[in-house]
Parts: sequence; structure tokens; C-alpha cells
Amino acid sequence: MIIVFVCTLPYPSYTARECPAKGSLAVPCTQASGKGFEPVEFSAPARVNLIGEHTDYTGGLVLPMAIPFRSIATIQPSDAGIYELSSENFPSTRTLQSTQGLVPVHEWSDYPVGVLRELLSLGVKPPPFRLHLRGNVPLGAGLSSSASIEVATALAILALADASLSPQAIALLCRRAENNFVGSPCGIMDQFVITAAQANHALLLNTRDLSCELLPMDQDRLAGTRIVIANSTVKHSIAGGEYGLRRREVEIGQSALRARFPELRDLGEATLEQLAVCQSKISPEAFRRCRHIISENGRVRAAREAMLVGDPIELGRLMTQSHISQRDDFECSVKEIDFLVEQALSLPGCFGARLTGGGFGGCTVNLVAVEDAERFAFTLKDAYRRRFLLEAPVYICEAVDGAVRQNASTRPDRR
Ligand code: GAF
Repeated sequence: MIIVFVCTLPYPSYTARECPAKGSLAVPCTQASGKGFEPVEFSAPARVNLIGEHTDYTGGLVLPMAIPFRSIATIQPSDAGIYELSSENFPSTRTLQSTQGLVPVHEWSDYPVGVLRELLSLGVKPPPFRLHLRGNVPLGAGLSSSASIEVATALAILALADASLSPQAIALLCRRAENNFVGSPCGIMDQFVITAAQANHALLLNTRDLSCELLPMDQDRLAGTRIVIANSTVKHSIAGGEYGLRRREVEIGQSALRARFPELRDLGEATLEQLAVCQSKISPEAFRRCRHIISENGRVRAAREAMLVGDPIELGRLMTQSHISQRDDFECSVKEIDFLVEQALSLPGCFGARLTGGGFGGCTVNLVAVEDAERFAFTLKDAYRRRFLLEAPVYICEAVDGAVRQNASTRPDRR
């Protein structure tokens, strides 16, 4: 069976738009600690990155969009005076007698508890609560289930505490929770797009200064394409060692470049010529990792241009180049993912294909002509089953809005 998610929403105008990430996102809840408070729900999407991989921890560019899988956080005050966290996807409930001395216990609840701790450190004081999480984001698939949970949790706790923060501040807070509490060395891409995304747009983010731009997914011939995601079901984890190892290699290369070229703030500004000058100072691995990052930033800039003129051929070509760079230079692909990419590129209507997300498993993202998308999904799944005896769920996605309060009649203020 092909799992297909298609979300059809009206198309906005065909220009890049300023990204309103600095306005207030959380909806204050005035009945927060009073009797009769109805449980409120906050829903955060998953994300897929179109291009710009592993560039978000060295000041580079990323181009993700939000996709219609959701994490939903339901919150209500607790009469018992304790904090209770539960999840539909995991059997254990975590109970906190107080918010003092929170420590990780190395299971799912570290994500919401890490968010709670970061909110407390900003002076947000929620009353005791019951928080329940549910959702359908595939776990360990590189589609950002953890950031989705973090953002939904942050919005829910903010509402209960009658507080609000900008999407940007929420994204930064959730990343701190993941870096400092969960212990996973991720960048800012996932949390940012999950808070700030807008329907029918990809979000171009400069991870150095968090400036961003919304790029239409429906410009000219791009309107005749779909984003198709193929899940290898090979589990990916950024808390695992490989992601951190790659990050350290990149940072070693970045330090060598900055020592030689002090005007460079980070790899996001470096050129391949500057890297060549430093080649003898760094290991061959660090050189290749940095070559991926620097060339990938160039591909993201070119992808922006391709999107603005609605050129799926050029956008697809850049995506495929990105995959080759991840496979050969960054060495974060696996055989199942390479197979999915090779098969995809041999199928009618496919403009480009690549590994998306942290790597070492997870999903591919493909740009496919709309009239070929269903057949593409079917054929790709079939080829994967024959080769690996595994089912690869395939999702046909449109870009959706970032996190929202779900059961309110009004949308969060995004100005
Ligand atoms: C994971 C991380 F969480 C992101 O920050 C990013 O580095 C990505 O891998 C690779 O581009 O999703």
C-alpha cells in the first residue's frame, strides 16, 4: 500500500517573502491557572529539508519546508500539584514532584522536560500540569520528530503559563533543550522551520543570523511538481555518534580556515579556494567534510534562484548534486538511501533526488512531476521491496504551516 499525504491549500503570490519569525507565536491563555481550564492543544508539523544539509551548525544556508505530519501536545493544570508527562507512543509516564534539579533519564520524556527546563530558566513559571503528547511523525526517519515534539511542548507550556515568545526565541530555546538536556548536537534548522514555516513555501534560513525568506513552491513550472519523500526505514539518530563526529570534523576544518583567514566568521562565508589553501593543515576527512559544506551553501543559493524562476530541472539537478556530495564528501549516506536515489533518478518525472536530514538512514526527498508522482511512489516502493525485502513508506507532501494552536478558532499571531 502506498501511504500518501496530499494537502491542498490555496496558492499565494509568486514572490519571495520576508519571513515573520520575530513576531509573537504563543497564544497567552488567560485562564491558565484557574478552575475550569479546558485542555488546550498545540500542533507542530514535521519537516523535510529540500537542500542545505549539515550547513546549520557553521553559519550556512538551509532550505526546508514543513510537512503534514503532526506532533500534538495537550496540556491542562494538574490538581495533584505535580507535573505529569505522558505520550501515546511510549508506555512510561514521567512524574515530576517539582521543577527543581531536572536531569535527563535518557528516554522520550527528556525532550519535553528539556523544554520545560529551558522555559523555567527564562523565568516562565507554569503551574503544575498534565502534558500529553501524541502524533504521527515517523520516529527516527530524519523528518524531525524530536523538534516537532519540542515545539509543540514549548507552545503548550507557554500558553498555560500565560506567556509568549517569538517563533525565533522558541526555536532557539528548543535547540538548547536538545543540545544541553537531551545531549544531541543538532543545529537550528529543524526547530526554526517547525515554528516559522508557512504553507506552500519553503523557508530559506541563514543560520548565522537567523534571517529568513519564504520561497514559493508553486512558481511557474514548479507548480507542476510534488515533493515525494521515501522512508528507507533505516533508523537515523542524531544523538548517535556519527553526526557528532562529522560535526567535530567540520569544526576542525572551520578553525583551520579561520586561523588562516581571520576575516571569516564561519564556513558559511568560506570559499573552495580558501579551503584549498588550508588543505595541508587538516585531515583528508575534514577537508572533504568542509568541501561538502562550502559547495552545499553554493547549491542552496542556486536553488533559491531556481525556485524563484520556477525551474524544476535546475532545482532537481542541484538536489542530486547535493546527494553526491553527501555520499562522497560528507559520507553520511547508506546503501539503502543510495539505492532509493539511484532508482528515483531512473524513473519518469523525477527531476532530482537526495538524502534528507541528518543522514545514516532516514529518508530521501525527491522532486517529481505531479502527473508521475503516484506511479513514481509505487515503482520506487516496489524496487526497494525487491532489493531489501523492506517496505519503504512514500509520502507525497505539500508545504504546510508551522506550529499552531489547534483547537482555537483564531490562528496564532505571526506578525
Ligand atoms: C539533523 C539536525 F537536527 C539538523 O540540525 C541538521 O544539522 C540536519 O540533521 C542536517 O542538515 O536534522
